[in-house]
Amino acid sequence: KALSLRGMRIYKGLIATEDQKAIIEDLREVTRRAPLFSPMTPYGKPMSVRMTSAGRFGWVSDKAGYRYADRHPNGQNWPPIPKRVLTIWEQVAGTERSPECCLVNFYGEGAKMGMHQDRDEMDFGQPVVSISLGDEALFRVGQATRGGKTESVWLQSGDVVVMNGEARLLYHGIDRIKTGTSTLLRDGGRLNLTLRVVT
Ligand code: MD3
Ligand code: FE
Repeated sequence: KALSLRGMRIYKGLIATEDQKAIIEDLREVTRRAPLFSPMTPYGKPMSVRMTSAGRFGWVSDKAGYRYADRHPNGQNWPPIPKRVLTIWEQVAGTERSPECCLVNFYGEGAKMGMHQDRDEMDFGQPVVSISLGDEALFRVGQATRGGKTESVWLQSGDVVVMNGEARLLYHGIDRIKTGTSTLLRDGGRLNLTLRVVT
């Protein structure tokens, strides 16, 4: 059922094509209310990935640093997490808690995400669930400390990854996107949804 890589569970093709299309439609409503933006790193350089969020909290980054915030930079509350997305969490997360943040990452041609840990949340005992949609991405996972050996895997549209236990604090990143490998998004690119318990 699930492939295991360094304690992460990878569910290849968990989401059927019709459901992927429906989720893309749900996300159009999310991005209408909470438009994608290019977060500024604390160094003053914009990230190549464009982002927005749904749920009680969203992830923002600006010259004050990065953090979870209860509003979009436009001052509005974040829209609710789509029901279809919550259903996927319930299928794979293995926790009683509900996700408080659905971070939406958009990768256009050339976008990437450097190696980092996800440690802005209060309880690392809670999992992170990732949903890949659109173009294929080369995902790299390392160790719990910076540097050291890494392994890479291609994530495809409809794949779901669960980071739990030991895997929760591993360094990880996206090296590159293979453009034109999916027709899910009209204008190409990749969307990744990460669901998290924040508090
Ligand atoms: C492994 N996003 O938003 S998702 C992020 O594809 C992020 O957009 C990437 O890393 C993306 O923080 C990777 C897969 C993922 C997410 C969280 C993890 C892998 C993880 C947390 C711990 C270990
Ligand atoms: Fe991450």
